[in-house]
Amino acid sequence: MKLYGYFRSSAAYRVRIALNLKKLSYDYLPINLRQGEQHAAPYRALNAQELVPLLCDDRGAFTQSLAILEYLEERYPEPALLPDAPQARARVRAIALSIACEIHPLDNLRVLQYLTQTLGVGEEAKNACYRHWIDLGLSALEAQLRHDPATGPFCHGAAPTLADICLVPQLANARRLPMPLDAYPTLRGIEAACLALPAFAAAAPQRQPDAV
Ligand SMILES: N[C@@H](CCC(=O)N[C@@H](CS)C(=O)NCC(=O)O)C(=O)O
Repeated sequence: MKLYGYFRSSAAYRVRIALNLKKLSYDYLPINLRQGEQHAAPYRALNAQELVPLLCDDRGAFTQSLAILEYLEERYPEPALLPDAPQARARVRAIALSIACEIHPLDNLRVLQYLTQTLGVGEEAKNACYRHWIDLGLSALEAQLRHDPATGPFCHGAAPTLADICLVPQLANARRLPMPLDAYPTLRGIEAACLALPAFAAAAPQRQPDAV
């Protein structure tokens, strides 16, 4: 398997975690987003969306991190990253989507670049916007998880799921901004439980070969 990614990409980070949890080995091919390699012809020929991650294997080339996670789950079911019961699977997917659809797209590089380079928004206003959407999303998630009996050491019970795989990279992204995370004690507790696992720790941005 080949994973095209970038050390700081939270979407690629999700896939790295899943590959590690499932003990699947892969070649990591860095695409430098800061230098615009996602827009250059060689990568564009592989992924017309000009985004990472891209996972290639013997069956094809796959884009969109959540689709990739579901593909890995279906093809390599152990260890499971979704619980068994339909209602539990819906809960896990809803948490993952609340991050992947409601938070992450608003803090993507191209959105931030559009604010500053096209709309002429200043650095301070850009970061205020960035923090606003992360805080809105994480506050809702904190409120949702804090008193829900289905929450365990992880977002759902006692084992990591797709929800944790989305949460940990989003918190890393928020820290890098930086923004305070004091208001999300439940999320930080879950993050600590995840990062204690080698599969999560090895997927961290600073552990990747293209980290600077
Ligand atoms: N929904 C996509 C998002 C992918 C995405 O936004 N990737 C970012 C890095 S986290 C990217 O490649 N950005 C390049 C850019 O903004 O130019 C997924 O989950 O895979």
